[in-house]
Amino acid sequence: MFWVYACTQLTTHFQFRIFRFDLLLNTLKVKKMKTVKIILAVIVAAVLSITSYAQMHDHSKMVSTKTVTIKVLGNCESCKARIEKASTIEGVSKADWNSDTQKLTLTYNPSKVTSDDVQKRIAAVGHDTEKYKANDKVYNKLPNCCKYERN
Ligand SMILES: [Cu+2]
Repeated sequence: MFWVYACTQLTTHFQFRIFRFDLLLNTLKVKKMKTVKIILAVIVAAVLSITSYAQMHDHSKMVSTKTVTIKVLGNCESCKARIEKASTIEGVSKADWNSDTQKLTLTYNPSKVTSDDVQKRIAAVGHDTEKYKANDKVYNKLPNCCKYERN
């Protein structure tokens, strides 16, 4: 279906540009230049179709992000700061931890980073996530207010 849509869009775009080009030539009242006109039209059409094809296929401009909610254990505002700081790595556009729900809402680019990468980082600073447990030594070094109850 995407290809059918893409081809339709390309054809419409292409025809529209040619139509505009013809109008332009007509308004200039160019006569006896049919051959030149045809050659020019072909060149312009070729350039335009290449350009629009390139634009349509430039996926780098389409940033696709994913948002997930991950269980992360913690207590207070310093936990929040620590968790969010650890989560904010390249590819992550938003990290918001809620102390009431013990959940981290994470928005990231799946082609750059995974939920596991982020969870490992969080566990590394002392907070258990639904998939990774923090090392006991790291957990024990947390300030007392941050020593959340472990399962
Ligand atoms: Cu804390």
